[in-house]
Amino acid sequence: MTSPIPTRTQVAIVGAGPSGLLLGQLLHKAGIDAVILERQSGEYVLGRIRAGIIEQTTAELLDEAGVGARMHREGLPHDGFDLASDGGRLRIDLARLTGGKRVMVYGQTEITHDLMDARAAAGLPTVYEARDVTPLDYDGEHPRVRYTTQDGLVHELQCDVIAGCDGFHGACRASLAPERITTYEKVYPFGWLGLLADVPPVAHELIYANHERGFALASMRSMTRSRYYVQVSADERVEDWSDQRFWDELAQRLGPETAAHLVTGPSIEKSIVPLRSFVAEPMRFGRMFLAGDAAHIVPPTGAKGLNLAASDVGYLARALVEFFKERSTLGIDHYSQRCLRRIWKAERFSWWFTSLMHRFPETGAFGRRMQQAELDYLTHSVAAQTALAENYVGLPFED
Ligand code: RFL
Ligand code: PHB
Repeated sequence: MTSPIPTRTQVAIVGAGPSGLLLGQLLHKAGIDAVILERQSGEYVLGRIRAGIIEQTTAELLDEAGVGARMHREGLPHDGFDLASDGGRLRIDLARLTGGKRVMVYGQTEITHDLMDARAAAGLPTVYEARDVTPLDYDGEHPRVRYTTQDGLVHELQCDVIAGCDGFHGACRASLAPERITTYEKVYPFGWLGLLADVPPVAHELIYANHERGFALASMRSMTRSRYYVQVSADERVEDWSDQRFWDELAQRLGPETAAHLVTGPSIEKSIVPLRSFVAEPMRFGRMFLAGDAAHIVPPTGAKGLNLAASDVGYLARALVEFFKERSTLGIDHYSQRCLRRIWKAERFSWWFTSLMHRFPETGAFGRRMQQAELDYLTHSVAAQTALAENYVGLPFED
């Protein structure tokens, strides 16, 4: 940043991931000032390869923030996806099952890019590489955030409200005394090994595969860039996975018919994500609000992480507009409760879909039979498919 570092703002946003950046943009549209403090550099944030599926409500929020144009141009609308198991394929026809709803394939990296560009174009302040970010005095009416810049200088940002958009390992939730917060957690005994490559996707739609060797997912970022994942055990190291080993494993799990169309190539990125379900309650502490991964984590199977982050921020932006513009505390008073109702439903769906599609060493042959029976039920029950589809496209917003 070249302009002087601000010492006072209305909303101090901690974290320049999708939650923090989208909140900044929605507040800017509403005429509310915000400063973003981010621990990493902008390039580092953009280098993280994460989510790829956008719900319609998230797309609408990006439009509202004025950053949806490239997503509409370059994003790929998807009307369905496939579930594969034991050689069979079941198409979940999202559009038909949900009365015309669909999802959009558009990478988190691209969304982050669009939000960063909009923020820079509007000249809005972001402090990158801010170290030791510490939220202070949020139980009173004059919160502050202390942080250290790259040159070693300690700064303080006075504000009316702090938004903790700083992810699972962030400073905001960590600043709370343990007795103020209740956490719920399930750690799965496996992770996802992901590979990104500039090769055309194996199919036009996503394929979620349940295989006896473990789960696999065929996804994409565009018609020339593929994103694939295979389930690996929790102690697996990415160094032990050459590209060839990855492609061989993926091909086995997708099955011979699908693998016949698989185009392989050198990886651009390869990393392992641990799988976890986590919720912290509540999400408001005086004048500090948690949003996105700072408050909850879902396993990526249901593609809900980024979408939940966006819905939290949608609620928070609306509540802050009521607070600053209408002098009403109604929105901020209900923020936590509103978000959590949606979050728990997404947690349930992500846990269920993870349980259906992965290999669980501890549940053995009985567990696998249960999965096969449920997949068979899904194949023959429109009701079961509808329940899957309406959760996948995103549940409607409730007040
Ligand atoms: P983010 O994206 O973690 O951004 C938080 C930002 O806060 C910064 N930060 C701090 N800044 C200042 N001071 C501190 N003390 C700070 N501590 C942290 C971080 O550098 C970062 O820039 O959270 P946000 O904005 O809430 O967005 C949430 C989404 O990123 C997340 O839900 C999804 O990406 C989850 N997720 C996935 N979701 C999907 O739907 N599909 C996926 O395929 C998928 N893959 C993933 C994922 C999450 C991952 N993580 C968190 C390990 C893959 C990975 C690797
Ligand atoms: C992705 O493309 O990264 C992706 C897609 C669907 C998921 C998870 C990840 O459920």
